Amino acid sequence: MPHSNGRQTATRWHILGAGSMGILWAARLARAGLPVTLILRNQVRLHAYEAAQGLTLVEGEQSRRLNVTAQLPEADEPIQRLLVTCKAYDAEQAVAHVAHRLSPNADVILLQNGLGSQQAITARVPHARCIFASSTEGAYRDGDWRVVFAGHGHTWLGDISADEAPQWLEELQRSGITHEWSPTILSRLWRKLALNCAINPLTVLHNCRNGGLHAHSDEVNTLCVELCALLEQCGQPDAAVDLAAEVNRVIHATANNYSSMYQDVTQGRRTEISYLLGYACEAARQQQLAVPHLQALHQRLTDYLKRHGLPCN
Ligand code: NAD
Ligand code: KPL
Repeated sequence: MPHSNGRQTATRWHILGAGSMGILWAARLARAGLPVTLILRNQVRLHAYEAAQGLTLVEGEQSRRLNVTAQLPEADEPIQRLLVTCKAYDAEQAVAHVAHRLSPNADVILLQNGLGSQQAITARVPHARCIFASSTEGAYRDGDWRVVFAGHGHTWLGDISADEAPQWLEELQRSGITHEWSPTILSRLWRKLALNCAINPLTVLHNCRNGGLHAHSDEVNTLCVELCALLEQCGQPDAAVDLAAEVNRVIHATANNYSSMYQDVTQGRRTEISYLLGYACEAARQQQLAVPHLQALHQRLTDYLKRHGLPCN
């Protein structure tokens, strides 16, 4: 739905997945005067949102309330630009509920960690242009419809089937969303997946902060060897370059932090294991590449999640 913001007619941003990242993006786009609508799961969530009277973005000492419209997936309004900020395991199903509303040539921006969900969605909405994104920003909810912008970072966006950057990147600039168009987005996603596979499961199994992995560097480095072989076999040699060095650098730089998977597990939330380690093991199986340590790690993590009553998919 076109919307005049005084400068030009701007396309509405529909945001599917009003969690940490969805609210973080919605609040910054709305703060820049851009038209934004949240798509909420169901009537109960819509009523709760209406009662809260908007979103709150917390940055340092400041908190700002923003009025952003919300609707259900069943609304009639066509969607020209859809930002998907569900977890990887929810994203395909969520997009399926609004697929009929996507305009021909709509842009669908997929902000999921790991790999697998992006390809599934691309196949499900072949008439749309799917743009994959990878972000190092950090955000968490400290209340319903409230998000704390905890870690400034960078977001890379790219289209694996076309080089041309969309014009609307200028809107991200205007909204203060630090970003870059990446012609090698798949390589970036693989690299992030490899980093996450080498770090996150071990922090869960050893019950430690990232820095605790200094005591398990042989295990980390063995995983990196297999991950490099996998990346090369999967046609992603650039993502393999100096992987072990970067993994060790990240462990050092984030020594005090708990990995996202560790936080999911300790807070009783489902992890994105199938889109990280699960995806890596499945890719190795398809390539007929032996990755015994990755497989053993996957098995240990699966057993651990089961023991703790969490889904292992
Ligand atoms: P989140 O759980 O906070 O938010 C996801 C939201 O999607 C939830 O509000 C959920 O209710 C909603 N949702 C699920 N199914 C839906 C449906 N069918 N219809 C409508 N809404 C639906 O997750 P998040 O932390 O924002 O993470 C989103 C993605 O971004 C993940 O893949 C994550 O790994 C990645 N990521 C997160 C961060 C971060 O700091 N939070 C940073 C980088 C990347
Ligand atoms: O992205 C991460 C996460 O915790 O998910 C890092 C910090 C890189 C650890 O793998």
